[in-house]
Amino acid sequence: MLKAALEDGDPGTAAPPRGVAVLGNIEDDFHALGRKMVASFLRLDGWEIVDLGNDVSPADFVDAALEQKARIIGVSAMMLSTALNIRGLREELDRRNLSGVLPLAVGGAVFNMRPGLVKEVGGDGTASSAMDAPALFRTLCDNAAASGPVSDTESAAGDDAGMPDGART
Ligand code: B12
Repeated sequence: MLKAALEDGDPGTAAPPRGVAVLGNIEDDFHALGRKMVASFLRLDGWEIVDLGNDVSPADFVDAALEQKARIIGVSAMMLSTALNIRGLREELDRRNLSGVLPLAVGGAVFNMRPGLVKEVGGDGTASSAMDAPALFRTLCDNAAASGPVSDTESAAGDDAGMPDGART
């Protein structure tokens, strides 16, 4: 479906609505290009994108996700120093009992270079390119819906059970 939409150049009729996804670059990160590409591919797949832009604080990510009734948060970071700031977002999700309910997709070149980083920052999964983001987002949301709320301890520990390829690596 995605391939057909890309070939047709008609995103409007490509996919059924999948709900809202909140995207942004984590605090102190200003590398917007990758995030914008991810947003484009997700839109083609039927997601409504709320793009918070660059340099987004953990609290702002979660506030926006709740306000917009988002199904998932997607965070981009290009540098190791900024990727580590994603830990604050996981802590914020834990604090509000949203871990396991509101999945956290992470991405950016640094995650492709350091496979263990996804787990280190508390991400639920990653995709190495914008083209692979729709499958990741759908799988993470399906898993969250199937498993329901989990305890903070479980989510922070990085239980890999049932996660898609690339998730919590
Ligand atoms: C362009 C660029 C900039 C531009 C960004 C402009 C913009 N509007 O985006 C500007 C000039 C602002 C910039 C600034 C800086 N940069 Co810079 N920058 C780059 C550069 C050349 C390309 C990055 C890029 O756009 N890649 C293309 C995109 C499409 O790729 P991508 O982000 O990886 O995204 C893809 C996937 O990763 C994935 N993806 C991305 N996000 C997400 C999110 C999710 C949820 C998912 C699932 C997938 C996903 O999908 C995308 C498409 O396939 C890289 C070097 C390089 N060759 O990578 C350095 C680089 C990232 N920058 C670097 C540095 C050091 C800086 C500065 C500190 C420089 C300085 N001294 O000021 C500042 C820091 C700014 C900040 N705080 O963020 C270093 C980082 C080193 C490190 N690993 O820590 C790099 C690697 C250069 C280098 N070799 O030193 N930079």
